Amino acid sequence: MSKTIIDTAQVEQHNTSQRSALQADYDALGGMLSRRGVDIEALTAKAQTFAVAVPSWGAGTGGTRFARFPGKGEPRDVTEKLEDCAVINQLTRATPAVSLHFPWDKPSDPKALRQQADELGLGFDAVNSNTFQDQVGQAHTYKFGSLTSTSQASREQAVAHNIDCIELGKTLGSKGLTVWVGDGANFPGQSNLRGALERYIDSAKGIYAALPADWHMYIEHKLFEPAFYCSVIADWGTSFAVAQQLGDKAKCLVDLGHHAPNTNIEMIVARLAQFGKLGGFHFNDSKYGDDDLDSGSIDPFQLFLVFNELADATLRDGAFNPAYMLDQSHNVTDPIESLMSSAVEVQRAFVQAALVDRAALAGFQEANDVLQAAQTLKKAFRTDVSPILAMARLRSGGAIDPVAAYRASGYRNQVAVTRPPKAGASGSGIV
Ligand code: RM4
Ligand code: MN
Ligand code: MN
Repeated sequence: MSKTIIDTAQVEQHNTSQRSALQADYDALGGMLSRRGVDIEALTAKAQTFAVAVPSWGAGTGGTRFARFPGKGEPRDVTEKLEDCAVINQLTRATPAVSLHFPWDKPSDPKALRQQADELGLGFDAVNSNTFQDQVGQAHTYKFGSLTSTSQASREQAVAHNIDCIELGKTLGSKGLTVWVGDGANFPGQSNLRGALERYIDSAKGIYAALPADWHMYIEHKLFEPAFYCSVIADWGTSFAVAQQLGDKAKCLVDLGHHAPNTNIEMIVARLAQFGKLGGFHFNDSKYGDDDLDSGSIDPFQLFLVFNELADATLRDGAFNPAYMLDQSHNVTDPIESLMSSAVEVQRAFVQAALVDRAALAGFQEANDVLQAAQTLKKAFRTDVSPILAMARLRSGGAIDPVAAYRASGYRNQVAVTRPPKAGASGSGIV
């Protein structure tokens, strides 16, 4: 039994107060679904299998390049971040793993960190390297790029950092490395477009060579920012080409916020899945750019359509288990509340996609019955599966209403006392 951070009696009390209302809603939904030939129990069991990893850097309050407004009791180091992640998982039962970012989360004692995670019932998903900032005392700058820098010394340093991340990840029990670089250019002519990608591939081969046999290397593309004229790994096509060059362990990672507005992301998902290169996701939502807003807060239909493609791919190819991770920045909400709600929103899309009548959809597509095909998707999307999600949480030992249970626990006020702000703390979200 893992250690729980919130008093289990408190969660139990919360659940007791909501249980009969949930049961009534669940029974009503179950009746409605059974008239559609759907077994609610199978869906609830499926919901219980869902897991999405929490980004350690999302546990602190984020900010913009203009300002950051810190919240109370923010985690100040990686062990405190793990405590917050444990709260998120205790109440949602949907986030059993944490994705770490180095050197932000570099532990002084990796074995002790792994032990802490074990005690809290947490594991580690992909580790992230950071060559988009210079660290204090670093020998060579990344001002003009890292894996693609024209400076061989900077490139070698960036490769070595990624290999360090793999080594740390091995001790922690991680099985993947996510590589996102900010490399690119701000001016036409600043960089040789082809030369930069050639250097990227060359550097990436050095990282790939250090990857254990059972690991994945996730190549994350992003259209722009910090480079404002061109990014070296700007799109899924480039990511795909790189992953092809590297080998089977290299896959593409889709961060939902890393595309031009109106890009058809579910189509990207379908393409990558078709060619065996869909490695995983950074879930978040956005209105304009890499806004890193809470998953499902702006365009829940898009999230559903992504999961619809995943369900289709699973049906065709069998389970292929892409890594599900959140990547968000919480500037004006309590990060724990945002991460809990976001995990539930991603889980919601997963369950809604399972509700799509795939045989009917295929029939309508075959017959070019456009209206009914579209309605088939909408029918699943419009179904309020909240009682299924709540029942899945209850049965897995979580809270019927995670945010209400969290607020009732007083956790944030307690840590506000035990975690006074510390100079140089690494706990805050990205600015
Ligand atoms: C980037 C990208 C990466 C994340 C950094 C902090 O925009 O999304 O995944 O590691 O931000
Ligand atoms: Mn990301
Ligand atoms: Mn991003």
